[in-house]
Amino acid sequence: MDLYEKLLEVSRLFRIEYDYLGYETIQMGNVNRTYKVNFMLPEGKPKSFLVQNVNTYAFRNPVGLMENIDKVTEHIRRKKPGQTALHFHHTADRKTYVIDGENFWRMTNYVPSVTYNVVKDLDIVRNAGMAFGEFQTELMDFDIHELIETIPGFHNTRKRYESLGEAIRLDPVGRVAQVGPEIRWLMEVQDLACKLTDLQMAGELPLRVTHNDTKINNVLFDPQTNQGMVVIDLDTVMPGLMGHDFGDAIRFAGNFVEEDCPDYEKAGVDLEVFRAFAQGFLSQTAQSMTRKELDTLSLSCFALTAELCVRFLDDYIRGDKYFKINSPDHNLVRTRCQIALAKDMLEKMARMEQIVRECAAQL
Ligand code: GN1
Ligand code: MG
Repeated sequence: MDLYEKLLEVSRLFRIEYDYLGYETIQMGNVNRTYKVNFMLPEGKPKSFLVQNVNTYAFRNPVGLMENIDKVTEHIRRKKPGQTALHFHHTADRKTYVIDGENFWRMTNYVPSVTYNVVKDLDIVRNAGMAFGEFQTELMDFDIHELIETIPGFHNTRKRYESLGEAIRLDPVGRVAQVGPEIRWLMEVQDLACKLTDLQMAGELPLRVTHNDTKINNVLFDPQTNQGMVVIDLDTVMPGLMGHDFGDAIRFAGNFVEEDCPDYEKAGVDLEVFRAFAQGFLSQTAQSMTRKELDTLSLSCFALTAELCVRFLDDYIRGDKYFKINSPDHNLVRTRCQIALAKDMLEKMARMEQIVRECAAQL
């Protein structure tokens, strides 16, 4: 069965009975596969849904993952009745997924909106900061014990380094010889990169319900007002640190270039974007943040960037099993671009810390 028919079959299992028009592949995310599936309503208007094929290599317990998402979206919907929300469709037997062989499918409403991969407009960046900050505050009274870890140790940087060490020892596809400088640099900065994890383990930073994958393209914006409408991609919502969300957002949106830009020398953190995001994020979260959380926000940016360097390099060395790639050296390019960004963050750390203090003082 080809994808055209498969997406129709899946849609019917989610009880969508309209006339099928076909599908479009959505270039979104490096892990799952996403399709916009189009139908025609009886009154002659088009209607679309998003169908996703969840990557079960990355998410070993997709059923548990859907339970997490169900609980979290339900909690948010109760707090914001009437506002745009993610809504997962159910099958006849009330499941939010369809399993066929290796494939795990789910379906959500399609929200007409805009998303951005690179944003220079500081108002939009501030709005993104608000959206992610608000997401955290909405979940502050949600019991973290209700959630399973969809990817155990997801932001445990020490574990990520251990996995990289193992990949280097195994060298399964003979790529280690090409990446000596990258490995050496990552090993040099290991303790600083792992400092957030160490503080977490020592109980010095509180566990919260966090999104854990706060790329700016995970915020849907209203096309007219550019206000954040809804935060999407909830697969990694689980217990985490506030700095994970702040740090990963800056890693992505704060970079002068896209995360896989081959002109490495252009990568770096844009301090104006950093300031705007911090303003938005802190406007929602500062009240509930501990002193230590505030003081480690800038460090988090470096930690999350270095951690992703480790993950991209690990995947490159293991033969590209985890992240989707569009060229054989894609993971290597990503690694190098993220290393350039992380180096720039180290140079600008004192200024970033200063900006966080200024933003907090202005609230
Ligand atoms: C993956 O699939 P996507 O784009 O939402 C990854 C993130 C990385 C990101 C890097 C579950 O996110 O952790 O930061 O790629 N998600 C997972 O682009 O591993
Ligand atoms: Mg994601």
